[in-house]
Amino acid sequence: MTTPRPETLAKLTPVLTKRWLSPDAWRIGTYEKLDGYAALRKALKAHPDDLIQLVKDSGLRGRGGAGFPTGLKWGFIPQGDGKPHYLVVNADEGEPGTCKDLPLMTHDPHSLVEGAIIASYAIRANRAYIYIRGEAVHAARRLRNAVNEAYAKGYLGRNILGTGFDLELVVHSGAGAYICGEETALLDSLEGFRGQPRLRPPFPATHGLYASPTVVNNVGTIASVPHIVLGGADWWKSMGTEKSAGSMIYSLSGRIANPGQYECGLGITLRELIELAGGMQPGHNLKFWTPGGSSTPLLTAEHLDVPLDFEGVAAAGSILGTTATQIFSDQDCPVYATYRWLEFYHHESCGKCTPCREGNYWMVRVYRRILAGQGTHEDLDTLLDTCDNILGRSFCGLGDGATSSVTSSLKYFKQDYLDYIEGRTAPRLSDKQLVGA
Ligand code: L3W
Ligand code: SF4
Repeated sequence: MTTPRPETLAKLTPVLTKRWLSPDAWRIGTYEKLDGYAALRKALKAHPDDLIQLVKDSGLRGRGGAGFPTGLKWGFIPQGDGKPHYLVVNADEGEPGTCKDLPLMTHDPHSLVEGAIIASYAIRANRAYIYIRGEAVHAARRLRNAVNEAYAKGYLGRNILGTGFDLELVVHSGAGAYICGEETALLDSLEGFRGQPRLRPPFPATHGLYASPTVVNNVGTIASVPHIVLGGADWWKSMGTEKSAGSMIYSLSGRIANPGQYECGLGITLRELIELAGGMQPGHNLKFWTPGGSSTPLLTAEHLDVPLDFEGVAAAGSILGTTATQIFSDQDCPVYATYRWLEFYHHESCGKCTPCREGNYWMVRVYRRILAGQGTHEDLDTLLDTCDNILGRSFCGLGDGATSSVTSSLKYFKQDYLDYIEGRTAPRLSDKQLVGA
């Protein structure tokens, strides 16, 4: 393990993670002592439109994968329309490699509750939901406890802090389907239907939960809001880059000395993140990595100095996504890793559209053939052709995301595929594993 240099350590920006080392910051008393609910008191004195403007000025962009400007989204909610408005927090963190929202909800659940109250006030919503992944039992327990504590202290319920603003906040556990992280599938699931994506447009901003105007934001987005209210837009923009403002939690996993969450301004590089994480594990050299979960195209050791912000990663041919950097070494096989991700997409495909439902099924079978030493050169063309028929032709982002590691691993590591096909690499799967895809 190597020790990070002071100049690299100075790149850490503990904002969303600042309370994580306080052992009981999840209790309301401790949270309040650590600035908790000060932002809410300040926000409730402001006009809702001024809060929307503040978030616009801060440059905050969605932390769930797409980076859509948060203030713009809030501003889409029609006012004076006579309909109920809803805030829905997407806490269905399920993107492989992503582990930023669950620790936040476990260590600092009140920051999410406080952010949800401020956001609801800004968009004039009197009902809000946090849709949390079903398997995240411990985080959900912490969150429910935080919501109960907030009700007891008058931060939720009727006439919050005597301002006349009412808000009911419900924590809803999903049933463990990755597709319910897609915002419209999440809304269907919340309404009690099977979670499958809806056609967009119309977007949830006008036709969301129960066909009413709805803001759907990721946990990290909403938890950033109290910090912006207290610190101001200029302070938030002092972190990150011009177009990708603010602080972000990067989750690091794989062949590094200290996997975990590292919070930095957007635009940090993987080289710096690896240094913060104590370097690569002994005997391992970086070979490939995901910048933002398995739905984002793989990058390689050539990309160590790419700024990890929305623009920098796009210029390198990938997507910032959820900033989940999964780090693989020269002892890992990109063909096998891609196969394992494809198994995931195949399993999680909701089945609504043909390209994703059938395409992932077929690609899993082709990978099994290659990994069992029975692949052909034509299989590589079949994979690219299948991706071509999925990408841009799927009903939602799950299908597109499934193609990312296939096309990028074939772009950078075609030789690894050829080594299986031409017999230089020993088969990784047995004949028995060929069937049953
Ligand atoms: C109103 C318009 N609203 C866009 C809103 C839209 C949504 C947001 C972003 O996928 C990606 C996906 C995954 N009027 C609007 C509008 N909006 N135009 O803006 O929309 P969009 O379509 O750009 O993306 P998305 O559908 O939200 C998110 C990728 O993230 N991803 C996956 C992450 C997985 C998780 C998880 O496990 N929970 O987050 C990683 O890269 O592939 O491409 O709110 O309504 N004209
Ligand atoms: Fe369902 Fe996949 Fe189609 Fe999305 S792309 S609607 S997950 S089948």
